[in-house]
Amino acid sequence: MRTKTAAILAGLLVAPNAATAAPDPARLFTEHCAACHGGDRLGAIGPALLPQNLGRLKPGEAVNVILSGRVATQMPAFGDKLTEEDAKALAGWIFAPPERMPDWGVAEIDASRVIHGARLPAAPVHDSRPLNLFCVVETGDHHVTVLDGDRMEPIARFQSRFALHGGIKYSPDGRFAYMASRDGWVSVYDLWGLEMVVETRAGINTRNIAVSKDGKLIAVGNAVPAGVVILNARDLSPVQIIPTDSRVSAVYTAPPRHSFVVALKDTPEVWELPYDTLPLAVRRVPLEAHLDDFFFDQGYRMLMGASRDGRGQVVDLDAGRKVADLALQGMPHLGSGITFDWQGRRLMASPNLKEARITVIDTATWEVVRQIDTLGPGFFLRGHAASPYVWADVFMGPNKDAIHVIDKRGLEIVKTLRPAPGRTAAHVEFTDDGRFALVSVMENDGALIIYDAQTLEEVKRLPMRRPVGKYNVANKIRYEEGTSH
Ligand code: DHE
Repeated sequence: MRTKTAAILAGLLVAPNAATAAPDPARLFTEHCAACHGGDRLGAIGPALLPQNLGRLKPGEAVNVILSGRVATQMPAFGDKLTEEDAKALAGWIFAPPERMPDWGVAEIDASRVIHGARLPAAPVHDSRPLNLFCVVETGDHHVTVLDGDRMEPIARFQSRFALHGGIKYSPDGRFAYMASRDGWVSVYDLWGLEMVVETRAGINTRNIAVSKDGKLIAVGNAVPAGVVILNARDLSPVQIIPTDSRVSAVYTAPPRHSFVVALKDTPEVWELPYDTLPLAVRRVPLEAHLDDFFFDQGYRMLMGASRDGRGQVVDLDAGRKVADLALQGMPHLGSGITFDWQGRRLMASPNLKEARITVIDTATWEVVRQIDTLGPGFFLRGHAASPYVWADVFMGPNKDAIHVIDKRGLEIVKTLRPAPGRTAAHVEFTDDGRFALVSVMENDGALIIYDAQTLEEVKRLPMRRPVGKYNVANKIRYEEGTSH
């Protein structure tokens, strides 16, 4: 019988068998990934590789990306350096939480700030009408196109942070565009000088941003670290961190209330943060059920929300309590809801992420006025006060290439467009006057298609790299009823 020491020596003398030795993902990460994704996995020129930031990527896809690279990004293929086993071990490792989540407080936010030295001219350097500009987010290659909405010509295109998400917001005068990435980067772009002004990383995993009515503050809703970060909108310096005991789902501005309103993922509460006085105080509104995402009436007093399990409720923010239940099924996407007038009544309409229908509700009685059957579950709805139609995508289902045009008067689909047959059609936005509607063909070699919003005929097609959302400056700053706010 061999002694223990002899066995250890034998083990040392046997050459390690590369085919059977288990890969060491931490070592592989440091060797191959850390330079771009950060030694702490917080991201650098590549995105953060923490479980919360990988939410939409499946482990199998991660293995493919590691071995084959990612088209139209700087992610190279590692198939010649790593085995499939290595890639699987790495994928498993990045989907597991780190031993200790890195801190992200005032010091880290401040230290991450990048001031770009923009010229900030006294007048626009272009002759486009500033209020009819659009910012179009192209996630295919992480760029933003600035589009002249009168000529329908791009006037600038710039690299954005990795994976922008949520609506781009604007300063009240429409000059500055504020954008947020899923990795927590907030960027300020000058639409007069066509230059990036300042950027800061306000969180590790960010949901979205909101701008105060006076344009002085930006609220950043974070899932990691859970909380709301208030930034100075001019230079993005941190003003206040408001920790939440739940991941933030979204933060919205409520201009007439002079407050930010926060939806929470894990706590059945809504938080209101009045912003006229610093530091911001927190008003907690307890609820019976979670409100994961919501939508306001045009007066910003009533909040119509749904939890992930589809329970809908109406909350009166003045009274600080639920005042009605909403008869909703599936998973209504209330964050993409819109309102419009119908027969002297104010209606709201919401797409549904799980069911092939759009629900139309009377905001006086909270009764369902109509269920409009669609060709599939949809993500976004858009209207404009000057247009008789509401446009709805249905890309969450098999008919991903269809866009319904719904007549607001009859509450029925009057036309179904297929902008690019077989290819994903998503997200519509109108010009400031409501005359044209812009639709995304949300594919890597996609396009932005401009329709005459009255005749529903195609007017122009601009090639783009997976265009997703597009945001008209005037519609956003005027809180147009058919546009997300
Ligand atoms: Fe979004 C807005 C949440 C997945 C594209 N999305 C929003 C907003 C929220 C939200 C809370 C409102 C932010 C704002 O504008 O201030 N989105 C979620 C989710 O919880 C969900 C379902 C899962 C997740 O991954 O977070 C989700 N969203 C997606 C996508 O997969 C989309 C289609 C592609 C992408 O880029 O990630 C997507 N979300 C968008 C867009 C908006 C948006 C384009 C802005 C819509 C607008 O018109 O304002």
